[in-house]
Amino acid sequence: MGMRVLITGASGVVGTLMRPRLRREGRILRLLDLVPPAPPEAGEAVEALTGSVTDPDLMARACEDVDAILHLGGISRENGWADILEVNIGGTQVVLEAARRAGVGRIVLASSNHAVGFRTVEPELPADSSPRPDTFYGVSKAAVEALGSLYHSRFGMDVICVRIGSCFERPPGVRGLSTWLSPDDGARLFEACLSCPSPGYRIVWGVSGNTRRIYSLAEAQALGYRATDDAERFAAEISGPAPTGDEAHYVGGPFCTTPLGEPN
Ligand code: 15L
Repeated sequence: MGMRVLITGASGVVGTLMRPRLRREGRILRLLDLVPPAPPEAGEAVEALTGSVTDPDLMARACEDVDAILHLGGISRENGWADILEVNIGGTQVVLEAARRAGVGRIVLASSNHAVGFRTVEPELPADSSPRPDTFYGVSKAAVEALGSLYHSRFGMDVICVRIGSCFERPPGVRGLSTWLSPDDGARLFEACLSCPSPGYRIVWGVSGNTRRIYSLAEAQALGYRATDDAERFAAEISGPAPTGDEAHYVGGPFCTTPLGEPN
């Protein structure tokens, strides 16, 4: 998709990895974050906005003349309920409402494997497994998906929720050998989400083609995503203990045992 794509959370972990990978001829990336996005590189077509996804006036301006939104902005791990509620749930409602008013037809929402963290590890866990959150953070991601469903059903917006596994340069630890989404595969997946014709409302997994994968790729493949990376190539160099007990039994791993409501 050409034209203008708004990325919220553009200075965050995933946003920073996606920015260079979502550059396209004829596409303007509008970057929004609390942390001012880095200045454009030579030839990079970007616009920058600094502020919060919870600010309706800012989001109204951010959505002007936008063709699609990649909503990554929010708290990315466990935190106190009030902040999770305001930023992740409240912020997503503000983004969706601003998108609707501006006539933005497509929005990709960053969900997480922690929306279903208390699902038992099994091969090919379906992407639309109903929520079993492992934290307040996981609850917020289930709510993000529900908000996306609402805005699709009410207003016909195309909304794709991506249950991202672990999107980092390299798999973070042994669990990451199952849950890794390589940055390049992440970009391929988001590109499919932005360009596939008339998806309606979908939930897909954001994961690479890992040998130890436990999340189904079928739903993302239906959008045109083809995973090319496999975390297994890092296996020899990843140290640290393999998860045990509940952290091995449930897909959320350490989020299943972290103290509720405390930053992890
Ligand atoms: C997430 O949702 C977090 O944002 C990220 O920091 C990782 O913890 C990831 O899940 C994961 O499960 O590895």
